[in-house]
Amino acid sequence: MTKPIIILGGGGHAKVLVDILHRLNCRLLGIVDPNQSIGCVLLGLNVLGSDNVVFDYSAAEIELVNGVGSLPKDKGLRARLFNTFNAKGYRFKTLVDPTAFIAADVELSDGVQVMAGVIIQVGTKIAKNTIVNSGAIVEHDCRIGRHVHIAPGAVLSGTVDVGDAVHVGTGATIIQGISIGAGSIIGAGSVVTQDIACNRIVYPPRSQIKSINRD
Ligand code: JB2
Repeated sequence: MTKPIIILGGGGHAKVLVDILHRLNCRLLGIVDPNQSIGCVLLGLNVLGSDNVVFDYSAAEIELVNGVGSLPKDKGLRARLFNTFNAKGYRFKTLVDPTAFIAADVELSDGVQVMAGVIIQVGTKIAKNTIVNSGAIVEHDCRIGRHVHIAPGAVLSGTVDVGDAVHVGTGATIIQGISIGAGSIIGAGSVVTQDIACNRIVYPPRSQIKSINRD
């Protein structure tokens, strides 16, 4: 029997996760979010209070789902929440949307979240608390670190190595065999064809917008 779940955070990422959890018939106790009033209803669930409400339950009786997502330059709240509760023995549920294809030998660590329409191919290993967001493709034998966000529609060709806390932006493409150093940000739509060191930002070419003269 699966354990009841508390969701941390009640914003956009949590909204998508709640939809997955309902489709998986999970039992949801509610949401903890410091910016909401206790007892109000958010995403159809009760707000239980702030994060310390989790400690009203033992680590043995519940599972957590990290509903806080991540943006390229945020301050690592998602990772901090994971590390805080994990250090106190709480388990984060590994979640896979039923529409995702995950090859049989793929390894997903605690708290990995695989969203709708994702493809993850053979030999890939994904470390704790990473998000593989809607429609992303992670090809064979990739190594993905902790607290990574692979944003919607990104493509990682085979044997790509991604360090911890990397953000791979929406629709970015990383060709085969590339390494991305920890903490780097790959801008949306970038095409990465060379290794990227730690803590770098890759800027893609941007659309140029001009007005049309119809005279
Ligand atoms: O300390 C906290 C805390 N601070 C803010 N603890 C908990 N449990 N929750 C916290 N929050 C809550 O996280 C906010 O009150 C809010 O409900 C939520 C953040 O919601 P937001 O919609 O701003 O972002 P998000 O993290 O759900 O989604 C981001 O990441 C996703 C992956 C967005 O950029 C999405 O567009 C993206 N798809």
